[in-house]
Amino acid sequence: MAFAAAGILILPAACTSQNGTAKGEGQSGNDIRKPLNIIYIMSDDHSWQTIGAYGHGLIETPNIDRLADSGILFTNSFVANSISGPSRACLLTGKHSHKNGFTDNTRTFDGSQQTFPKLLQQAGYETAVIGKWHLTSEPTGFDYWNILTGQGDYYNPTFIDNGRKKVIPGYATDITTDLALDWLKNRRDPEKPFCLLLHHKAPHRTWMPDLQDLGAFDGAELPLPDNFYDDYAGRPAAAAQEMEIGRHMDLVYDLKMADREGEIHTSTGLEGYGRYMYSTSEDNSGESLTPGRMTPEQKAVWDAYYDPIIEQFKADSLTGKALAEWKYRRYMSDYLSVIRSVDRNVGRVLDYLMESGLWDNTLVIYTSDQGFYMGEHGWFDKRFMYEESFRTPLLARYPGGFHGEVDALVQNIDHAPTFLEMAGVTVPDDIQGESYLSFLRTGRTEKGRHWRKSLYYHFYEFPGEHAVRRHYGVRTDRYKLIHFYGHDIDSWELYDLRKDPSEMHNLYGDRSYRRVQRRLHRELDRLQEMYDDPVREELSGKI
Ligand code: SGN
Ligand code: CA
Repeated sequence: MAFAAAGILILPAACTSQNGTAKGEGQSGNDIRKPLNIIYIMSDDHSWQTIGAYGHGLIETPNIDRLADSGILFTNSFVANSISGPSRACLLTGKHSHKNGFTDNTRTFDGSQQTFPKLLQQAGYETAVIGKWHLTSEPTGFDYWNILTGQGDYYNPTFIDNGRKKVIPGYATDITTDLALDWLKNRRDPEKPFCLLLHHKAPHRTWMPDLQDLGAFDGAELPLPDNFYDDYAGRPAAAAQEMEIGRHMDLVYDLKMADREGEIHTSTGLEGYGRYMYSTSEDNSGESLTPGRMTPEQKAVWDAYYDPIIEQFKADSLTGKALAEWKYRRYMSDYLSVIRSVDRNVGRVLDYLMESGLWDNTLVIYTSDQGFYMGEHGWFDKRFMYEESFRTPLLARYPGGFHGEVDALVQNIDHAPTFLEMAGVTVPDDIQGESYLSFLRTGRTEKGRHWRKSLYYHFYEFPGEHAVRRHYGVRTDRYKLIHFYGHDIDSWELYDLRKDPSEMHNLYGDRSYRRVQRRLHRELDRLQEMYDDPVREELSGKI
């Protein structure tokens, strides 16, 4: 990242995350222009490994990276509960799941509770949410909402426009962006500051690329992660999951190997060409469309790409490791192709902000509802408190603010208080997140204020799809302690992230980590008390 820019105060390169320090450049307090508007772009399941600015080399995302080029790349950004609905509830309320009540994807969000969009409305903001919502109840606190049904569909999706359902032709990422631009240009009250939540369905399962991106990664080098063949030794919860690319990813449903002869079998029970569905929406109002909800014209382009791959796959009759590695490459190729469209559409929004002058008074955020596995541990999906899914990308541009990297531990419960503080609204005491506004402005905390040294996490959805056991835990800048509990499991895991960043060696009970373990237990107790999570009392039978 280039740090040279004329007329900008260069801050000294900085130290550790403990006090929320950063490396980069910031402006002195007096120069900071005050942004009023907020555009919060959140995709679904976009891993930080697949954003160019994070430097993993899997894909370039030149548009998303524009936020880091003139703003901040948060290098330690995490969620509180790595799954969609809960993550969205954490965002809206600034509270952990046990406080906002939306602990897993089977819940219905209680829209009568306090949320930051409601508080912004009261402060004179115009608010909107466009795209994936996934909280079952109708949005509250928004002047305009136009949301995808359920998980949403990639092709010709159904939107609910302030209560009215309609199928919109096209590709979800484009349409979501079109609706957002339309709201920005034509629908909002130009006299009011605004807050727009722009939530993409992409790149969620089943990773269906836009037609123009089909094959964009054919022939790309997609190296297997070192721990693709993880044996999960010493980690019973990791051994018990159902999210392995080799064993659980479906050839037809996930990887589109739907042959007309019906010879390729699917483990989902949806056998045969024409009966499979790539789409995941509960909504059936697109019945005139082909499976996958494409028009016959779209489906013809789709088939022209996948048919030869299907034929080759059948001819090759792969088994064992060769099959697992083929699945990994197909998965990555589809997933990365889907991201090309996300990046292109982020570019459209940023271009409009620049053209219209909004670039100078709008805070722009790009993030995801959680991270995702790109074959690490052999997996797809998320849920675990392990790094790939606990982390989420976070890039932010605050006009006239800090430019560089920030390594402070931030979490998705922090957005609500940040937006409120920025809007001059007093942050209610029951909000559990911390405002990271001063990082946006200067790259550091205010004088005399210390930033958090650890993060709390709690995942609840078991029994459930992918069979990830319930767990909670604490992460510091170096260590992680996790407790998997309930049903058939009661196991602890401890990692030294500096020595073992891939979390392959569970050190719990290791004598040389006795003191670290004790310290982490104390820190976990402190966080559970501070956040008022009743789980320990529940487990000990006191509740
Ligand atoms: C769907 C997916 C799962 C995924 C959950 C949660 N299955 O149920 O693979 O873990 O969503 O994802 S699918 O067959 O319907 O695609 S979340 O991000 O929305 O929480
Ligand atoms: Ca998600």
